[in-house]
Amino acid sequence: MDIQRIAEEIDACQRSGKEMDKVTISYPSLSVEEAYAIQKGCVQHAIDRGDQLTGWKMGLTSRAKQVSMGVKEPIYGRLTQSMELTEPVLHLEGLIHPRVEPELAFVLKKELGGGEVTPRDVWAATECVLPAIEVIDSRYKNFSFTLVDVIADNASSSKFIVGDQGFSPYTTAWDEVGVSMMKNGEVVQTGAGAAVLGHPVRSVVELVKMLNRDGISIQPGSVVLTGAVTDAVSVSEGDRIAVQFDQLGSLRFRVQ
Ligand code: 0L1
Ligand code: MG
Repeated sequence: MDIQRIAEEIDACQRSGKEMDKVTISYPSLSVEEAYAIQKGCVQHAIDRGDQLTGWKMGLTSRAKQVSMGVKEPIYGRLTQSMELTEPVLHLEGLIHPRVEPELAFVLKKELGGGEVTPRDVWAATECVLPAIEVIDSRYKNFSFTLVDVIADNASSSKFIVGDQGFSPYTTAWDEVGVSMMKNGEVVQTGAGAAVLGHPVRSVVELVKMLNRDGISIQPGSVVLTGAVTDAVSVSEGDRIAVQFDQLGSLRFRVQ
């Protein structure tokens, strides 16, 4: 199997918005380790073009998504500077079939690594928590894939936006934060922080442990998208998305 060639193919689809067949159609025995190597290779192409690694995302963090994929562990993906929306507009150019999901993002102030990390270690390393919306977009036809396919495709990472206001990690029970997502003025999803592995801090703990297995630690200043608080919702041209986070305000963008 040519990891670099597969990474180039996925990278081309991530840039152009062209769909592709699942990697496992050609390589049915693709392993999790090989899939993460492909993911790393794809993101390295973006970095070689001038992009920058700015953080990490966790996916498959809800029980419902894990059951639907037949897995027991979440997955991680890499976030880069070019994925972050700096204004409240999602441009559809280069996207295939985007879906949006509300998340809570942790921003770290200290390096976090190791296999024995605890929630207390995460709190001590966290600068602030931010409301966030992730835009996921699979490069595979029909948004259909196996676990290793989606890992190779950078866990469906596409775009994300975070709120301007950061919140102290200590004054909010993040598992109890209620979230409601509106599309074009109508509530389409509701949920609470507990949907993310019981508590979003556990998602960061899991991420650190998974990265440690690959010899990686999270660097200060990194943003971590902890996982979807509700199911993802498809968006198309002209849609207006608004997410209300209890006590934390709202985050919105329009699609064009
Ligand atoms: O962010 C996510 O939870 C997505 C992980 C990959 C699975 C999917 O694309 O639904
Ligand atoms: Mg997500």
